[in-house]
Amino acid sequence: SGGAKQEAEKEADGAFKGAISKPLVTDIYTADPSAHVFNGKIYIYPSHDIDAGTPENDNGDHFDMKDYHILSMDSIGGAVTDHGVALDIKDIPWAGRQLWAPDAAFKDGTYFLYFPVKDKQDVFRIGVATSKSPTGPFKPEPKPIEGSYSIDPAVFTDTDGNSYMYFGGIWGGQLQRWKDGKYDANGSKTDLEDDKLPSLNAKIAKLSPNMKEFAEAPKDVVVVDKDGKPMLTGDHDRRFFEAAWVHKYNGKYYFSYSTGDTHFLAYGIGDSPYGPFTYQGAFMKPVVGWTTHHSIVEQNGKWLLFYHDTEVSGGKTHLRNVKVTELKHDANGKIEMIDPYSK
Ligand code: FUB
Repeated sequence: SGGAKQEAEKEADGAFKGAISKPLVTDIYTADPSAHVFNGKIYIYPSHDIDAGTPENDNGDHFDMKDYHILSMDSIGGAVTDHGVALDIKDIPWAGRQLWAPDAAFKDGTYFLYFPVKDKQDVFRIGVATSKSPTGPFKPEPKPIEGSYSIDPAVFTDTDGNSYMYFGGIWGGQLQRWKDGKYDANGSKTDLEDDKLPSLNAKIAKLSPNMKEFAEAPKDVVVVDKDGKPMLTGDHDRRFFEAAWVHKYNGKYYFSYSTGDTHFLAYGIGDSPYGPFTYQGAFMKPVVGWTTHHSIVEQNGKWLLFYHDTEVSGGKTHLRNVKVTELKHDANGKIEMIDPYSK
């Protein structure tokens, strides 16, 4: 109702007053910030939100994005540059609609932009595009990465030079429709629809040396509790939903993700890029807006959390803005809890 909407807007306004950080850009809407340090400088690869007028539904059709802009800054607090359109959906031959959360990587003089988009059959696939510059323009490969599906690619390059793609997202991200290894158009709209079953997992695939193909069939990224038991489908506060990210700290692998419908950023720690990852807890409380999606990167010895909320649009879920704050690992390697509105 109008009254409930007004109440929600008032609550959002109150929250934004206590926001711990400011939107990095305010003249376009940006979300899902994948940040990297290339040549000592911070580059952010976000989604570019627009008001396309597509009605809102549980599949996320209202996230109807059509291009990417890359942002850069020398360091936190410095001026942010918007480098303009780096890749447009009209230049991706196989794309249908919805350019969702991207990521980037660098190898041997080439920058790689990884992006999920629905193909012409309305099935999410992951594509790759290349450029000699971290800010593009990027040239897409003619076809999606073979064997790829679902959303939210995150490419982690280990200290030994091997790169891995983490990907997947349930609900609108369609991961549940691949539970038998091939796409089921009539499959569940949400998850496995049985709270007692182990939850769906993000996927991992090692990338080929050319960074454009999977070197192996995707495997499950299992998150387990302290007793080694996998998270269950009904455990909405802790189980994986979308927005996978990996960073390495003190020789351990940290797998972080969004819990989706419960709006937390949570993480597990493991001894290998493949996991399993032992669940540690949430590290960020919900932002205003339905989605929460982040990246974690180190610059000059400081760990940074890039995330988004909906401050610029006054709380509109599909019109988000990226932000950054410092992230701290405590003496035991645990990530300290971040409250985005604690000021
Ligand atoms: O931005 C579109 C989708 O919303 C992303 O791919 C998800 O992670 C969620 O943030």
